Amino acid sequence: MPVLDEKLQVIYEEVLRRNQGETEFHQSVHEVLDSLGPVVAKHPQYADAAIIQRLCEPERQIIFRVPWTDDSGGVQINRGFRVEFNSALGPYKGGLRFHPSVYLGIVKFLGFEQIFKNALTGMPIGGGKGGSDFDPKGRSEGEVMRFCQSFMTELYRHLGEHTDVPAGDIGVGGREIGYLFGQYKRITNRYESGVLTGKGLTWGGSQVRTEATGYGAVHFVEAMLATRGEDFDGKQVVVSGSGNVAMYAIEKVHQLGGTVVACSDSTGQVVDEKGIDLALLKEVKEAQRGRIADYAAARGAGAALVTSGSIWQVPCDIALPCATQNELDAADAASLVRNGCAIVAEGANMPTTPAAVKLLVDAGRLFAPGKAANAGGVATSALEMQQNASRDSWSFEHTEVRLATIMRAIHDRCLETAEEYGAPGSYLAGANIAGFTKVADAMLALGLV
Ligand code: NDP
Ligand code: 2IT
Repeated sequence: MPVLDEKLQVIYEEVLRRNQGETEFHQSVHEVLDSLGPVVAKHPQYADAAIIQRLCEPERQIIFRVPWTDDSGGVQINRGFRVEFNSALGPYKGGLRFHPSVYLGIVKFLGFEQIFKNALTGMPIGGGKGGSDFDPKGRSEGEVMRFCQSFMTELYRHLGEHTDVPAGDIGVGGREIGYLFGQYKRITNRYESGVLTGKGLTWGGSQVRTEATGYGAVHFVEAMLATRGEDFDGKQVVVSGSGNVAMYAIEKVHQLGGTVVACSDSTGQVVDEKGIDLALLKEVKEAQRGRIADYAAARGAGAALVTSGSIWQVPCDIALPCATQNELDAADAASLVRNGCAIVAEGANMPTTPAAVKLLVDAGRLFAPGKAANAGGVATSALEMQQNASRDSWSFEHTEVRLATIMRAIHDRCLETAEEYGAPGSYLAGANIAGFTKVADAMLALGLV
């Protein structure tokens, strides 16, 4: 990774020393600090108040045991996390991830990203993230419910509609949010709708929340294309993953006239030149909780399942990594550049490695970081909180217009900020600086707390 400006490098080295082994957290901090040179030069008040050092230290970190019983009566123990990173702009807000790879370094990278992402949405939400190393794959409904109930039995005391408001992320969707909300309601004896987002539509959820991250990312790319006088019509798109974000990115690309020719899961990718059949993908992934191989088998001739190599070798105009962190490396970026891909926008959090980002940017490709491109999910969570607070529910159409407007505003803010700080056209610099200055100014106003 490139060496930072002198003062920022000192801060970064302190982050390395204090958070040993948390490589993803280091990576996310480095990516933000790398953009902040011109900011600290222009605003010495941030350094005087140690704003960056304070931002890198979570306000509170909760780690807890999650005991539960599996279907055969055996005792299982998982580890639960909630990192309440920064509440300068509002209650801690951010998802919960259930995946065997989860450890403190992952939760902290996600929480750190969330601070700036949430600031960019323009909504009154701070940053936090949580999760567990629990693996929902292959677990029965009963096991998932008992796990969620045990997880919430500890976490509930740290939550509240004005305190900390979790939502979904990898491995946590509507089913898990339901079990978590049920247990919170039972323990607290309160129907506190605004304590979780991503709820079902009949019990306090918002229209468009399910679709919001994927739709929002595509709206963001729509705005990027518009800067070049282009649109999605006729564009070939590759989307990695086949979960919540990927699925609704595919849906919106198809609505706008593009064709998604490949998607994936952790077992492989499917290349479908005619365009991914979204109704079939939803049936396999959402209803049956199946694998991408099941989609390929059901789709038949024309759809090829590939279990070696990388999805980024599939030629495309636009690449949307929507699976997980560091899934697109320098070799993948080189393939994309070679094949003429013009835009990479992150639906996932930090899916592109630093070397891959550099390669794309050096090759003149447009790159949109996740904290800007995937902010539609959390922005719509904030709209859900707004509806819960006023005991209202809005139509799909109204909510989608709000989402599209927010994504356009984030896009424009990134470009304006990049211009202002001497990095014209850099969505990465624009997102990091605009997110940072908003939180930093609030922290200055609130004093040393
Ligand atoms: P889902 O659990 O719905 O889907 C995740 C998808 O990514 C699955 O296809 C999964 O494959 C794949 N995947 C996960 N981990 C890995 C891995 N280690 N290697 C390869 N593939 C993997 O999660 P979401 O769609 O909600 O989240 C996807 C990304 O988007 C994450 O980075 C998340 O942080 C980010 N995000 C999510 C938001 C939301 O609102 N849900 C909002 C903003 C960002 P498999 O099933 O085989 O594991
Ligand atoms: O990474 C993210 O922004 C999310 N997983 C969504 C967070 C939220 O609170 O909706």
